[in-house]
Order: sequence, then structure tokens, then C-alpha cells
Amino acid sequence: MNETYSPIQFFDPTSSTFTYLLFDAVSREAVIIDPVDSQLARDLGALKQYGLRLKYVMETHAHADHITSAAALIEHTGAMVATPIFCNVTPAAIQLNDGDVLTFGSEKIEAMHTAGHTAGSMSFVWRDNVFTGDTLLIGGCGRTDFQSGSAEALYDSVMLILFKLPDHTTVWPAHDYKGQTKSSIGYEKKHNQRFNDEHGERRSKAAFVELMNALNLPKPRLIDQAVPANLFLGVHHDAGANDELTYAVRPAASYAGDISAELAHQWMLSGRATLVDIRSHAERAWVGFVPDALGIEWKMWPGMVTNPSFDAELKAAVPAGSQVMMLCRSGVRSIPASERAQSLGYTAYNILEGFEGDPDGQAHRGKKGGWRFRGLPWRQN
Ligand SMILES: N[C@@H](CCC(=O)N[C@@H](CS)C(=O)NCC(=O)O)C(=O)O
Ligand SMILES: [Fe+2]
Repeated sequence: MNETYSPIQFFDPTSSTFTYLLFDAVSREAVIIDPVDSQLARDLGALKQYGLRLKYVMETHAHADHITSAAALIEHTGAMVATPIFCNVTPAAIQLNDGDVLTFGSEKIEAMHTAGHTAGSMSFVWRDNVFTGDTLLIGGCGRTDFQSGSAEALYDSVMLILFKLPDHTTVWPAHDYKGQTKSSIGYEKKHNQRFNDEHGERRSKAAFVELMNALNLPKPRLIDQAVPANLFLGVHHDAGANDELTYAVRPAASYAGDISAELAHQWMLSGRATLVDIRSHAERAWVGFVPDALGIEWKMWPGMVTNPSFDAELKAAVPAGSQVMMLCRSGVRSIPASERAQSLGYTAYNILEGFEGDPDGQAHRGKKGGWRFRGLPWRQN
């Protein structure tokens, strides 16, 4: 194998997870695959050390055993997240379909839907390397007993997709529990004991399914925290008082209701509602922009006078009667702005905690809320 085209492999010993960093040597654009929250400093350090600009964070699946650092990485680097479409990670900017190709510099990485460990799981092919997630492990394969996993689907993914790759392809799995680091398609075809029996004969699909259904593994320790967090790019939902509202609307008397930053982000991505950033232009320039939000000032600086053309700007930008979500800095100004929009005939929602969260409300919670501090996409000026 040409070493120039090997990824950098990192290991998280707590979850036995491999994270991969690949880059284009000329443009310095980089991709990171399956990053782990507790290893954020390591990964940011590596980007700095190699002089890289992170373009994409890719996930092979919504992990059950660790929390991703995807949201934190986009906040730190401005990268975009790409996740398999059937993993339902709704806030990810790029929803990968089978066969989709992402480019970084002059390099290409292709997504292949390899269902089985989870229904949405994918593998990624880059040059002579395949990142197999938990579809194919070294000498093994991922379990198929949660997250709509299927032993039948896994067998087909391995036989019909992964084992059709050239034998010399290097296999880089998402986990190894025995100290191994990489393998090859040729080696796995011959020696993987999940797919071959003790005589070295290929198992039938029925025999494989029987084997998988008899594994009886204990549940991953973190599954109940990890999966919900990973469906939101690793944003932890234990931060504050509004957490019970993460996915729910709290109705309000004078506008449609209060919603979390996460729900607002989801509605923005799905096109359900328009995000209106009502902070002053000066605040946005100083503090950070929310990509794809409409910027209409409510109070103008200096002096905090109400923008006299708020109504006209809103009407010009958003069709009458549609749904709007109001975002300010701490979640206070967005309430009268929501009331105003509602009175103009919109269905208006107030985003709790705003862009930065309410600094006073944070102290006793020990963690900041708000759009930015919950790791949702934003850009510094
Ligand atoms: N003891 C680990 C279990 C990890 C686990 O179940 N890993 C999954 C991948 S997310 C798997 O497929 N493992 C394969 C196996 O253990 O055979 C934990 O609690 O996190
Ligand atoms: Fe997994």
C-alpha cells in the first residue's frame, strides 16, 4: 500500500473507537470520520499540527457507545457534517445517499449504504481504503440487535458490497476490542469467522443470522445517552431547564409558542419554518452569524430603538401566513418580535435562550445554552 494514501488513525480507549483523519496534501482540506466527544482537543490539535482546514465531519452511523464531537467540531472549524440519510441525524447539513461523493481538495470519498449494524449505516471508500464503520470489523462484524439492525441486511452488505471491493483494499473499522488496527478485504474474505465457519467455508446467510441472533451481548453502557445526543450531532440535552422542551413546543398566549434551538434548527433544515435572526446587524457582525437565517433587526443599535421597517422587511422576505422562528441574543427580545410577527398573520415561534443563552440563567446550571453554545452551526464574522 502506498503510505501517502493512508488515513491518520486515532483510538479512543474508553469506547474502543477509531477516528480517522484524511486530507488533501496540496489544498490541506481535511475530512474526519467518526470523531468522539472526549477527544475533541486531540482532533483539533491534529488539525492544527498538520495545518489542515476541516471541510467535512462524516459519521458512519448514529453511534450507540460514545457521543460524537460533530457539533463541537463544526463550531470550532466551520466544517459541514455529512451523515447517512437513513440514520435520521436531521441537523446534519449533508444527508448522504448511497453513491454520493464528497470532495476535499482533489480527493474524493464515496458513501456506500451498508445496512445491517444499523439500518442507516454506511461505509466510505477513499482511494484503496474503506471505512467500514461497524458493518465489518477485523475478524468480526457489528452487532445487529438495536437501532433497526438486521443480520440479514448485514450479510448482504458484506457479501454484495464490501467483499466486492478489490482484495488489496485496506479495511479501517470504527472499533476494535482486541488491539488490532486495520485489515484488508482479501484477508477478511478468507479469515473473518463471522462469515466463514471453522473449516474456512463461507457461512450461508441462514447460518450467519443464527449466529448473530445467539450473541446475547449486554447493551452498550452509554446507549441511552449516546443515541439521542448523536441524532443531534452530539449536542447533550442535559444542559438546562428547557431540556424537556428539546423536541416539544410550549404554547404561548400571544404567539405560537416557545421552542428550543435544536428544534428550530431542525425545522429550518426541513424547510418547515423560516429562521429570523432579529439581533442588530452590529451584534451579528461582532458575535457571529447563523448560516441561512434571515437577518431582520428588531431593535437597532445604538439606542435600541425598534426598527421602523421590521414589518415591511418581514413581509418582503417571508410569504404571509407561513411559520417563522425568532432568534435574538438571549431569548428576551425575540418574545415581542414573535408577538409582532404573530399579529402580522404569521405563525411565530420564540427560540428559547437565543444565540448565546441567558448569562444570568446559566450560572446555576453550570453550562451555557443558546444556539451557539449548544453547538449548532454559526460562523464568526
Ligand atoms: N461494552 C461496550 C459494547 C460495545 C458494543 O456493543 N459495540 C458495538 C458497536 S456500537 C458492537 O457491534 N460490538 C460488536 C461486538 O461486541 O461483537 C460498551 O458498553 O460500549
Ligand atoms: Fe456502532
